[in-house]
Order: sequence, then C-alpha cells, then structure tokens
Amino acid sequence: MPEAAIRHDWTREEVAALFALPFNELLHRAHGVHRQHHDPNAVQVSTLLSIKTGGCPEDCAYCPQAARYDTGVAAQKLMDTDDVLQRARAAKAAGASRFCMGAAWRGPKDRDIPKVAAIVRAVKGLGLETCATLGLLGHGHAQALKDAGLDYYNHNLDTAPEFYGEIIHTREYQDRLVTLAQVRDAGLKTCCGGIVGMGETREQRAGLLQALANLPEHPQSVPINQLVPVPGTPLGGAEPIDPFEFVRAIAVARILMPLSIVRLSAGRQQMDDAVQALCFFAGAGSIFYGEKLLTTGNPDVEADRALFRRLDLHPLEVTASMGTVHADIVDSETNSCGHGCGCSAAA
Ligand code: SAM
Ligand code: DTB
Ligand code: SF4
Repeated sequence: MPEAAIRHDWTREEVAALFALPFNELLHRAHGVHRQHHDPNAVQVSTLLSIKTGGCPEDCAYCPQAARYDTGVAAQKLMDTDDVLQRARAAKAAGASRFCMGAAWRGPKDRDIPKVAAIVRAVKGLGLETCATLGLLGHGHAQALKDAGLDYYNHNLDTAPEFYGEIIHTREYQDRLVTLAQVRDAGLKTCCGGIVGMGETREQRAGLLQALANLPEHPQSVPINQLVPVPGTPLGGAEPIDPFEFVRAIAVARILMPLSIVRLSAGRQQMDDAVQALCFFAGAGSIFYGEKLLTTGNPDVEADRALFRRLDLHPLEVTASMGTVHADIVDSETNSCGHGCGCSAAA
C-alpha cells in the first residue's frame, strides 16, 4: 500500500465516497493506513474528570450539564487542586497515561485561569500527560495553560457546519475555529473531534470529518463520540445510530488523518465488545478509561482490562520528557508481556 498522504483539501464528495465503500473494503483500507503509522495493538488510555460540573449557560442539545435542561446534574464550583490531585493519582495508579479535565463553562473567565493553571501544574507533576477542555478561550488563556504544563486542549467541532445550527445556538462554529487557532498558536496539542448519532445524515457525518481533516493542522487527537442520550436534554430520545455506521465514522477519520490518534470516545457503555473490536481494527487508538466520563457512565475498569486481554491490546506507553509511563491496565497479577511485542504491559 502506498504511504497515506497528509492532505487538508478533502472534498465532501471524496469523504462521502469513503463512507459509501463496501464495509469490508472501508475497514481494509482504514486498517492499512492505521498500520502504516501506528502500532495496531496499542491503545492510548486517558481518564476524564469533571473539575467544574453543571450549571452551564450554553444550550448544546446533547449536554446534561446545560443549566437550562432538567437532567439531575447539580451545579458545582471548580474543584480544589488537592481533590483533583487525589483523582489524578488514582487514575495513574489504575493505568491512565493522560488526565483530561473538563469544565462546564462557555469559557473560562480571566480569574479562573490561575486556578486551572495550578491544577494543571500539579497534575503534570505526577508524570501524567495533561488535557483540559474549558470551552472558548480568551486572550492569553492558551499560553498561560501551556506555561503551566498543559499538553493537550480539547475543543470539538461537534458536527458538520451545516448541522451545527440545529444543535447549538449560543455560539458559532467560527468561535470554535478561533479557539482552535489560539490553541495551536500557543504550541499546545489539539484534541478535536465530534459526536455522531445526533440525528445527522451520513452526508453530515462526512461534513464533520471533512471539517476536521481540513483544519490547518490535523488534530493530534480526534475523539469520535457516540451520543450518550441523556433524559431531559433535547436529544435524550434520539434514535440510536447503527453501530456499523459508527465504525464507518472511525474508519473514515483514520483514513483522512493518518497520523492522528482517533479516540473511541463517549458511548462505549452502550456498545458491545464486538463493535469496540471493530473500532480498534478500523483505526481507533485511544479510549477513555475509568467508570465515569464527565457526568455519564463508562465501562468498568475490570471490563476494559478483560477486553484488552481478549483482544491482545496493550496500553500505549507515553515516552514524554518525564520518562516512560507504564500503563498497567491489563492484569495486575502478572507482570510480563505476552504479546511478543516487547512491551511491559501484563498479558
Ligand atoms: N464546556 C466545554 C465545551 O463545551 O467546550 C467543555 C466540556 S464539553 C462537555 C466537551 C465535549 O463533550 C463536547 O464538545 C461534546 O463533544 C462532548 N459531549 C458532551 N455531552 C455529550 C454527550 N451526551 N454525548 C457525547 N458527547 C458529549
Ligand atoms: C470528548 O470529545 N468527549 C469527552 C471529552 N471530550 C471531554 C466528554 C464526553 C462527555 C459525555 C457526557 C458526559 O459524561 O457528561
Ligand atoms: Fe456547556 Fe460544554 Fe455542555 Fe455545551 S458541551 S452545555 S458548553 S458544558
């Protein structure tokens, strides 16, 4: 297979044509691209924590944290650094290599930035990669977070430009592009993806992935979320997406952005193991690990350990400036690699 080109000029027709390939053909192509640039048996493992929950003024139709929807999520203030640190230590001990912190804000106020920066600095000090998702950034925010030791900033496009207006009315697509530019300019890595299963058409799913792939730089991390329908939100009763259509979205993302790590993100609790296995084959190379996403559930740690064992997957080791982080999520009783791949993850 020829080396996959890194392109930023994908047309809608090209992306739609990938979606329309026979399923096996699409997965074969996607897996080929995956193997060219990634270890197909390694999965990066991140743990999420909501450091500021609920009470959000925005109206994102999928979100349980919007104050205007009655979802039972109580508004809380920003967590203290010590409480976040305790959760980050536990995540590291359980095998996560990255700690992702989310805040239910439209965006941080200037006065929030020193507090979040202190949290980031402390988490980074544990030897974890750090990621934050705080909403739209203001002047100087990205640089201050970078200076505190932030590695990634998550800010999603969420859906295709032409479907966006049906999902969110309190901020524009363009606002998101501006925040993403600030993130890149500060030298932060970008985590940017979206949600499928919100009632969009396949054409609109293609539109989301086209928009992601045609950003000035491919995001280093591309989370593909399946909608978690939460009662009380406008999308609480959304029709579940065909699981094979979700796998197609992962595969197309893999082909469009060959160097990026595509994350099989929210929605795994609603997915069976066979669908997750197809997602890994199609090019997903990252998951959220730990019983909770931000406010909704995620598979149990034990279930994920068993899944990794059954699929012979091992956690991606992150060799950053702080050294190698060993993510021992597979089996705490044995300590040698049984994959023949030389990794130190338990088999
Ligand atoms: N408030 C910030 C913002 O919106 O940018 C950061 C946190 S927000 C919860 C981060 C992302 O979570 C959203 O952009 C969306 O992609 C995802 N998300 C939220 N609710 C979801 C749901 N019910 N199902 C799937 N993904 C969801
Ligand atoms: C992303 O793309 N998905 C994560 C993370 N980035 C912040 C959030 C998923 C949230 C699912 C709904 C909830 O738990 O509140
Ligand atoms: Fe607020 Fe973010 Fe939820 Fe939108 S997705 S309502 S901005 S917390």
